Amino acid sequence: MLNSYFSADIFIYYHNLGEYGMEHMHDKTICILLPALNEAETIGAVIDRIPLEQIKAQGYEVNVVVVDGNSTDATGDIAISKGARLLKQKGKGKGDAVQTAFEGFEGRFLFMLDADDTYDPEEILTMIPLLENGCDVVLGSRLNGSVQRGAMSTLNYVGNRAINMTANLLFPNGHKASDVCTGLWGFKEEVIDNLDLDADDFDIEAEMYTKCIKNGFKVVEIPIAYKCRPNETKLNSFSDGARIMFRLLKERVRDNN
Ligand SMILES: Nc1nc2c(ncn2[C@@H]2O[C@H](COP(=O)(O)OP(=O)(O)OP(=O)(O)O)[C@@H](O)[C@H]2O)c(=O)[nH]1
Ligand SMILES: [Mg+2]
Repeated sequence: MLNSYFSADIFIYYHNLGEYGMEHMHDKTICILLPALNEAETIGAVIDRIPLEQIKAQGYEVNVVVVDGNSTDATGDIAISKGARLLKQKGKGKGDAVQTAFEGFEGRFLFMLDADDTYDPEEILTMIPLLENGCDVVLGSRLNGSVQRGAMSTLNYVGNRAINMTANLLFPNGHKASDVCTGLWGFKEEVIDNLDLDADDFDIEAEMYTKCIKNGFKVVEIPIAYKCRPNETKLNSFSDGARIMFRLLKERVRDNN
């Protein structure tokens, strides 16, 4: 199957294109991935704010995919009503959701952002040309951009700074990270194919970042705005912060490629 996110009619259409056509369409496909657990309050607004027409005007097909952590609210129904594809993750945790979604991905670029309406989907328009012109991974940096008052607690701000310092200390040959834990990422397909992720929780970003550096991918950052979350976070600053630090250390000592 060319792309397991495609609906059946598109799938049949691609199969009739023949080898050249399939290759051509594959190069023109972008996935926008939204991991979501009980985000009924915000998921509709996030999908609505994706600049679909502007991306399509650049010649891309766009698949909006919501990977749902078995939400108990209307997250899935709203996602479908907005035209997104719904994937159910296999296990638990944000990292598990990301792994589920990455497994089914084929296309040119994948963009991932949180479904809690804290990131601006319009930033994807800035990220596309960077990926088209030699960058492998683009991160949206909140800490080099702007953080709305109240969007990040002092504890989380200090924790994020400590995580970035640790990442830069442990991976000194890498790109100088300013926001490893950002929820806004853009990847080329070959990056997705080579990350081989196993973090199930909120340490997924630390694993993605360190594996990008270890694989020698070209990582760049753009400054972005970070807004207040209107509802409950799923992150625990202490336990998840510790898990992220542990992940950085683990990635430093294990297979040092
Ligand atoms: N599918 C899935 N998504 C999850 C899971 N846990 C969190 N998410 C989503 O991952 C994104 C990030 O989670 P948040 O709770 O916002 O964590 P955060 O952005 O690090 O923390 P805040 O700054 O407080 O928002 C959100 O879109 C969540 O809905 C999960 O277990 N499964
Ligand atoms: Mg969030």
